[in-house]
Amino acid sequence: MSDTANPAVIRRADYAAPAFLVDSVALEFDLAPERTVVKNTMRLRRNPDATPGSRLELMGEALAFIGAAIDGKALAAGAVRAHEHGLSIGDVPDAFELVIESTCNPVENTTLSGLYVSSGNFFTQCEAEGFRRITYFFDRPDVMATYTVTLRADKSAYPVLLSNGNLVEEGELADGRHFAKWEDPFKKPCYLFALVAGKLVALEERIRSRSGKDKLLQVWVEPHDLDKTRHAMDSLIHSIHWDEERFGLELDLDRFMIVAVSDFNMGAMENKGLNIFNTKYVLANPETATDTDFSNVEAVVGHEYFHNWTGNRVTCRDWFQLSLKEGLTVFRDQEFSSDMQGGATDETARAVKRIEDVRVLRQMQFAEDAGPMAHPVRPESYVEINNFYTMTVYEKGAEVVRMYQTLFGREGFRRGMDLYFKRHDGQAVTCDDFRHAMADANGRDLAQFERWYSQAGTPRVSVRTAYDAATQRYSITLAQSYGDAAPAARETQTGPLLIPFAIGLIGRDGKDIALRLEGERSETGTTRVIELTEPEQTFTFVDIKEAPLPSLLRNFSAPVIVEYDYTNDELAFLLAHDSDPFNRWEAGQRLATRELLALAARAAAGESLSLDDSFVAAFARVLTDESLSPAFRELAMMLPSEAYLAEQMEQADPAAVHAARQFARKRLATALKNEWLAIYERHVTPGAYEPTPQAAGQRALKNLALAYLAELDDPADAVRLANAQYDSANNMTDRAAALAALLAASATAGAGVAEPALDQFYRRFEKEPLVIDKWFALQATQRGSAKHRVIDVVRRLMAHPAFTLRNPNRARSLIFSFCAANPAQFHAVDGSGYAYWAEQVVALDSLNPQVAARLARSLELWRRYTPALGDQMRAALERVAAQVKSRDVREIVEKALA
Ligand code: B3K
Ligand code: ZN
Repeated sequence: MSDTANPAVIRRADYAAPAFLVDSVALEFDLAPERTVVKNTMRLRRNPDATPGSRLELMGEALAFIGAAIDGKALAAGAVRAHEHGLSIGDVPDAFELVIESTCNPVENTTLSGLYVSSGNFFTQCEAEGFRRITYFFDRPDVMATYTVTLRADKSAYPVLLSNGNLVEEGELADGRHFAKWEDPFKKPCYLFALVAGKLVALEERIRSRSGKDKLLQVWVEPHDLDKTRHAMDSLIHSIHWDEERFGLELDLDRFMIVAVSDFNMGAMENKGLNIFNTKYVLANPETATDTDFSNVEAVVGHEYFHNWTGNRVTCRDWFQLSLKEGLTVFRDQEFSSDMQGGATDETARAVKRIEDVRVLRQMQFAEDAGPMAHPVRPESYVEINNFYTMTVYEKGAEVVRMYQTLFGREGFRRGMDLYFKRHDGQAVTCDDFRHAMADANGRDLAQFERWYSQAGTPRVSVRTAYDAATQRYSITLAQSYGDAAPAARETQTGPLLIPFAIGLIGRDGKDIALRLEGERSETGTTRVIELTEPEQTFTFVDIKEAPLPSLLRNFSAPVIVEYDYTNDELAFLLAHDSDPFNRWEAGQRLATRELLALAARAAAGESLSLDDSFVAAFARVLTDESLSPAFRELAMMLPSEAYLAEQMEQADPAAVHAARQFARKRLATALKNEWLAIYERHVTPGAYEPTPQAAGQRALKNLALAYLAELDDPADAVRLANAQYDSANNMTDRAAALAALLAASATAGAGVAEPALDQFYRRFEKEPLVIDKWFALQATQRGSAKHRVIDVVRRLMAHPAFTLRNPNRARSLIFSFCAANPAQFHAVDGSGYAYWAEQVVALDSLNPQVAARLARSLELWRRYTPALGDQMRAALERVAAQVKSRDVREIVEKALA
């Protein structure tokens, strides 16, 4: 049996130290698209900490072996064996120099892992295990070495030659070729190696770091994209200063480069000194990028830059520790983005970033935790590590890191970070090492906290309260459990967690009550972080003069589900008064979720739908409350997503959820029509485009108004405003929102309403791939109806000359948008969506397994759906399982069916 038919499971418990250590690596590349020759010279020695073994086993994949030499002596054919997974060399000395020569074929490499060609230029992607597709090596993160890289290539085709670290030499060679030699002074694991070669230009800037050293910053792109690099450069400069200020961490290289590539499997990659980015997270100007794009560029530039310390200087011992760098770095980029909200004195403006992050966590990570891919932040096993770059490792991992800060405050957290770097700079370490640094720096025993790394599933905290007027005591009882967790999660659960639970009490006047816990001398503050450590605990507040309303889990202080039976009136009160902006938003979401789920149940039963006036009134108050920032109001008025609502149902029924949500949207649109029109007028942003949070918030609220107006039975106002906005827009946010509104209006007013703008948009942006991605995505996520099935639109677009499966952004813009972001249409009861999904997974499987495996995950929650859908989903998964070959996709579909 081949190992793809029965893939091996890698277990955390089996970790063993590497048999050899590599002190230095010198790589020489003769770059050619069909046959690149790589000469790899390494200094090796046996690892004194490893169990001795005689053979030297190196990993290699999709390589053609040429020859090898030890200490200058070529190895005889019998002494070395090249096989499908690497190279095996018999009897080697204790310390030696090893030279290996091999070739690879970058132009045929559609996996986008290893060395590949995109638009005629060379790029690499090594994390997690792509370096073995470049040369034979110990492709594991705990083998750290210094690298010297020499690149040789045709000068006219590849005028720019880049690699990690500092440029130490460059020059001409015979036959129109040239070379560049790069040296990276810092030890690194091979997953951080990178090279780029091709026709590129750079925006450059010089800055001085805090300690007075000069740094060269470059953003490299194809020549026609140079006008879209300013924002990435600014974001990089802001990131560098922020890390100095907040964490005392300086850029350690003389030069820092960002390179954009249009064919890329994910967002970006933190290669040492040479970050390689998906164009989507670099290129931005007002014409082509939305406000969301601008803030994503800032966040991803920050994220990759912050990896320079959290990931690169201190790296992971093994891939099970991935969250050590990813959870921590996501937390850092979240804090960065939130600090960059800048100048925002209004608390509700600052809360916007937190709300957005929690929305994503709850919609995506909670769903992951409820399905067959549920795994702890530090997984116990995997088949294909690329399948574990997940919401759990990244987003829940970031929440786990945030909890240290919630427990110890910003200063305590900083002390922990300082100790972490003091102990581990230059090392490959574990999540336990990070936790120990936090514990030791703050004089705390964090043994129980380890369970956040080892237990999967979303914890639930159920809350009971009691007020005793006679003694003026208010007690809160918190009980933690996992509810009925998915089997994959249940087997990891061993005991109660340490849950930092932030709480406030609100009086009848809507003001916070000063808090004093039983046993305390005096009142301190109005928000308390209670530490829940037992399965159930009661906390009693004293001197409480009247029955208060509890504000629970303020600022989402832990990644848990809170269960408490608020009445609708209480939620409306919190929505109007809570001093914690996060919980203010949360109250509205709870209210909406409750109403929408009730509506969905009625829709599923074929009953008529109705919505209470008090619901509309509660939302009307928020919409018109001028003391709230526009960005906050936009989030508060956005109903919970269909995916989130479906996830809350006993049996997910996307059609019922869609009907319910549409009904509520139409009701809010109709009842508040005048308010929406006024909001629209009042929040236009005249003058030059600025991507500031304030201006972006105005546009977001205005465009939400437009979207609601498009829901009206007679969307004439929306159509008029949208057409005018489309024509006069000086930025992509407004233009794309206008187009989306026209598409939405076409559900009632007919397709003719959107077609002219849709065509115009295509022609206008034909040469801008990232904008054409939006054009595909807008159509794939449109509402549709029984008469106007979106699957038909999608299938037609598959044949469009601009569509290609080979470019991951394009594949995502059409296929993923439909399969993952248009639930009501994708889950059509005729099974048309599932048939399409199966075709695309199979087609992608042979081209690009990483992208295919992501798409494969769209059906993994099939058990949670109504049988009418679930049975068809399972059948589609079985069809796919019978056809796919990659380890990546097999792991996903087999887990889904198990
Ligand atoms: N570390 C990379 C992710 C690599 C994914 C490999 N399948 C980007 C990031 O998280 O910064
Ligand atoms: Zn990362």
